[in-house]
Amino acid sequence: MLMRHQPIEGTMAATTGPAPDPNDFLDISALLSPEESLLQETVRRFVADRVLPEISQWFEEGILPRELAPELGKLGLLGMHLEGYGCSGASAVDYGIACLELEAADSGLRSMVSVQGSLAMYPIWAFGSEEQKNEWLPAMATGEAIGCFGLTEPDSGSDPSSMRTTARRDGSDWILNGTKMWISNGSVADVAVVWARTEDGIQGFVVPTETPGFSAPDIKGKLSLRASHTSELVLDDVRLPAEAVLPGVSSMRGPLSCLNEARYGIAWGSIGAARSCYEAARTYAIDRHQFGKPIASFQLTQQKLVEMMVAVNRGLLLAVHIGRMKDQGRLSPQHVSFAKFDNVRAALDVARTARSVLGANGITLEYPVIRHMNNLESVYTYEGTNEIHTLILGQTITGINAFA
Ligand code: TGC
Ligand code: FAD
Repeated sequence: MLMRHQPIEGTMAATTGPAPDPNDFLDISALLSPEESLLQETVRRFVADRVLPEISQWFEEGILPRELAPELGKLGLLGMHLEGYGCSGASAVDYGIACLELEAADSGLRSMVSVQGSLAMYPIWAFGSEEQKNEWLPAMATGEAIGCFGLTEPDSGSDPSSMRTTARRDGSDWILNGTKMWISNGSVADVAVVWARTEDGIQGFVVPTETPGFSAPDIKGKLSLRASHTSELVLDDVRLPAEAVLPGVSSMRGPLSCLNEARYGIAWGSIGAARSCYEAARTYAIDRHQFGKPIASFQLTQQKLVEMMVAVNRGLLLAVHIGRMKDQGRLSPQHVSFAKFDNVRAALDVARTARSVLGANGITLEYPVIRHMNNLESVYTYEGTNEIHTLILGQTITGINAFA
């Protein structure tokens, strides 16, 4: 005789699992190892204690306190997926989990960590000299030094290979001229990784921000990513020694490789923001009464909640899947585009739907929803717009380049 919960080889187990948890419907937490769950809990607790009580105010004031950097460093979250030089050497899934929990608080917080680890530390780690690595990576891993990444320019966004910033030789020195635009961490950075056109191709330069001729004025008037410093980088005859250039790359492969790392983190992080919106909307819909009953009792509201819940679970499954692929060395840039493309658009849909469930309360900073919604508009645009990732995927499945 068969026991009820005991599958035997070759037969299917009965569908008798426990009722799903509304906040983890597909039991995705069971896909994580005990160590991964512990990391998730640690980051979630840090965010709950240190960030959530103040994030609305930071967003309103347009700041992200610099003191957070050493605290994030202490948790081992800066450059965490890099090996050596004081970095944690964590797995891709660990890095993704950290991004998930940080962005559940605010995309600006995740951006600070992505830019530091994937855009500023990664190129030094992957393409830098031993001297550059030893000088910068340990200080960046602790958060003592903050980095930024200058690729985009006023006239060169989706098409960074059209950049105008130049680096020319003057004896053994380099002289950099140009303007970078929309640079996260720019005005708080100690070091900028700046991509410039040279006689030999596109090359990266490690620029201490105190170098004469370098300035980073903040961009004002943002209604998105307010808890993040976004700046111009102005390079006015910035003189650097010969050893400032990253020796390991001299083509667009350099900056584009960094983007793979950051886009991967965004595929996870965006679902953190979506999860926060879904959970806020579900709680609100159960508590809020209209027409004498909870708004969650209306079919139209239930449909919204279900669509949000499904999107969050689907996005998280995709994130875990690409995370495992990355750890197995099977992830391609095109896979990363798939995940950035689909998870960010799904997260933005979830945020907009959640906003509608909260009615007028949905437009205030008392709830996290409109903050996430506005942030996700930036996330939809940066690290390759939704359209650019569509075209990368289109080229992959047709073999035809539709960019230009
Ligand atoms: P293309 O001619 O296709 O390639 C040039 C060279 O690059 C190589 N390559 C890649 N290498 C690594 N990873 C990738 N994803 C790569 N894509 C291309 C390629 O093999 C070639 O190498 P080589 O050695 O033969 O020279 O490049 P393209 O210039 O035509 O560009 C194609 C396109 C449009 C996809 C690319 O330009 C693009 O992705 N544009 C979007 C720009 C973008 O995403 N900017 C982001 C700026 S940083 C940012 O937004 C930070 S936000 C803050 C935060 O993250 O929180
Ligand atoms: P454009 O490239 O001008 O695009 C405008 C519109 O045209 C978009 O909808 C785009 O998809 C569409 N489009 C363009 N080309 C095509 C095409 N071939 N086919 C179809 N549609 C097309 N950059 C950095 O280097 N470092 C940073 O740290 C950084 N941080 C950022 C932080 C924030 C808050 C923001 C908003 C941006 C940041 N960026 C950063 C810049 C970001 O990467 C760019 O904004 C992005 O790459 C798009 O460039 P763009 O804004 O110039 O838009």
